[in-house]
Amino acid sequence: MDNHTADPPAAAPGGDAGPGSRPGREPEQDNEEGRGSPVGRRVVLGMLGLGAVGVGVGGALQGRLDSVLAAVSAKDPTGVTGLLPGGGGFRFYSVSDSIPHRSESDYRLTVGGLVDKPASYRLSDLRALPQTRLVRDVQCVTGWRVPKTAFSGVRLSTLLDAAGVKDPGTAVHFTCFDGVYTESLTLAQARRTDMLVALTMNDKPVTSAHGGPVRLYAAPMYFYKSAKWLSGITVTKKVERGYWENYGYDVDGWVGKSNGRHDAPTS
Ligand SMILES: Nc1nc2c(c(=O)[nH]1)N[C@H]1C(S)=C(S)[C@@H](COP(=O)(O)O)O[C@H]1N2
Ligand SMILES: [Mo]
Repeated sequence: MDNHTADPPAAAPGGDAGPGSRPGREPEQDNEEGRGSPVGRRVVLGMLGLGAVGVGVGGALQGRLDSVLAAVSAKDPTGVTGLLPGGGGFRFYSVSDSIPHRSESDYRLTVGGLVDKPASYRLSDLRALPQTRLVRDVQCVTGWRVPKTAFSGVRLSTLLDAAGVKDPGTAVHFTCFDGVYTESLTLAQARRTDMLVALTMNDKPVTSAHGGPVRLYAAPMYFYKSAKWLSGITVTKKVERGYWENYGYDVDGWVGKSNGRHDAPTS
């Protein structure tokens, strides 16, 4: 199971276990006395049944199953769904209560703040820009790791260069259309070639469960840096802490060199 023994400072108000769990809940325990409404035994069994159905089905059906599983696992503080077929080794997380959706026509990514030319990108605009594909391991700060996952999309640096960062700008803040999650990078980090605004995951459009249609992919950092359902990029004067960073996690979330952990680098 996940290893929480090496958890970083965390110690969030209410005993949060940190990225990959939901606020106020302890993911390793199905604690009936915990706050919130932990997933009960019956629901977990239900999910396992659903997972079994996933074995041996392919294509479109699997895609549907994926989204159903994701919706269920969004309410699963135990991470059990991460072990099910269809999960692909990933655990699905959302600090909001549901999986938000944006269609091809609804979706916009805004770039603003301390820039010369604010912009609003449609999906087609993003697809028309040069695409970069990276294959790296994914590492969550709670311990789980998924080897060799491909992400492709537009380099953050491409969007920042197009916008023209103004002098006082030293950091980038990310907002999400779940209305809750936020993330941040320094400008220098954001300009690295392995920081992507990802449109595909394993060579398919990023699914809603995984943060589609567009998520951040901060390859050298713990996966909490990779904000799902990305909707806004704002250049700021200084680093504004992100969602989990307000609970004590490092803004500089390098895999193996932050949060008190010593995981092997993801690349
Ligand atoms: N908007 C949003 N982005 C998020 C999160 C979240 O709860 N909401 N969780 C983060 C954490 S802790 C992890 S491990 C990954 C999980 O991504 P996955 O659901 O695709 O496995 O998303 C990160 N990005
Ligand atoms: Mo995570």
